[in-house]
Amino acid sequence: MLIYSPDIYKLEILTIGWKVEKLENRIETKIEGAMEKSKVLVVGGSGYIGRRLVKASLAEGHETYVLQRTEIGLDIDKLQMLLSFKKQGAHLVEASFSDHRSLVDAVKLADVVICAMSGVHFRSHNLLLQLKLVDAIKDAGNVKRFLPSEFGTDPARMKNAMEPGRVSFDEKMTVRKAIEDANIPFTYISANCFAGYFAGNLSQMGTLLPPKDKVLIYGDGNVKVVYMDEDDIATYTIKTIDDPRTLNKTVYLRPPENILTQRELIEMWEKLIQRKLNKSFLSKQELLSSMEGLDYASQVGVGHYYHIFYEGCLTNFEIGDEGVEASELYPEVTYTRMNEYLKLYL
Ligand code: NDP
Ligand code: GO6
Repeated sequence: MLIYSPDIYKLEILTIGWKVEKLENRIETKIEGAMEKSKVLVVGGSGYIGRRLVKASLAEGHETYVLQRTEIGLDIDKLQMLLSFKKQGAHLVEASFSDHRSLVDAVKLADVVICAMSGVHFRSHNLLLQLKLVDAIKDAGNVKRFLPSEFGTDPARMKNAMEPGRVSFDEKMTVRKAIEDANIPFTYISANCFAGYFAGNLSQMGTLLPPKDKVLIYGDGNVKVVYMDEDDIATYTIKTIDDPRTLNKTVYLRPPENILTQRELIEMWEKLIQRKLNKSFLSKQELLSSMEGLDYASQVGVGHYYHIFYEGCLTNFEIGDEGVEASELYPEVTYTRMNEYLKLYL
């Protein structure tokens, strides 16, 4: 005869409780797993930052779609790059910015749309074309997150920026307004200074290579700026897309060891080459008056340099409630330090 003592009932109840908990966990992991791997559409995927976004998206295991524009024509390099994405597992989606329907159909394939539309004046700048993409996302109605082409200075903080450079910030704000008016969920990435444009050249304008003997220092060279490896920008960007903590927020890429002054960057380079460079100093006024007589694209550049290296627009504020910092959210990412990055240029 089996006698159940109250203890045995307690044990059974415990066991049932434990089983329920395990089931709950499994369901939770399944839901999370399904949510984590959203489908991504990259627009501008063959561009400078766009190609890295495609790679990072594939590397994180997202089903990745890349827009292939109907207007590709005879651009063999662009096509080859797109085909190389396809080889790596991406899907190419044909569409055109002059065909609304095609954009809607493309957008419908994805949960997350990331746009890397051009916005550098001496290359190509078409930021406002994104308004067409916003229209398509609005009509498609399925997109859970949109990341417009930002990836620089936070344009919301540049309401008093100088002419003509302010055009970049104004256009990015126009796109933001369209996104927010349409109630599209967003994340804005403030990526600070791309290392390829700002670190390899020790922040010298008009060149992408480190100077051999003479280096120009802005002001006293002690203003903090933030230098970011472009691959890391893409890695952090992809991390944000399914993260509820970044929903409708600006994500600042500001990993502590990459917050440097121009002088600190130059010192890193001098250690690597084991000699000192000749330094000359450029005052605020000298930089600003150098703008006269320059072509439009260079004037835009000078304005941006002024805000970054004299005003300190990348670091002269604390991140508030509207923002989050990427290296805090994703401590598992080992970001590239600039003394490592600069070794490429030796
Ligand atoms: P690119 O100049 O490399 O161009 C990106 C893409 O824009 C192109 O590949 C192309 O897409 C698309 N594009 C260009 N013209 C058109 C057009 N007429 N119609 C449709 N698409 C077009 O861009 P970047 O990577 O240099 O710039 C991307 C963002 O990064 C910008 O917002 C820019 O301001 C920012 N940035 C920030 C820097 C920093 O230091 N923080 C430095 C440089 C840029 P497709 O692949 O379809 O051909
Ligand atoms: C990068 C540049 C480099 C200009 C941003 C002229 C938007 C941003 C940091 O891409 O004009 O020589 O924030 O001679 O929000 C360009 C622009 C910088 C290059 C800035 C940028 C940075 C755009 C130059 C030059 C290397």
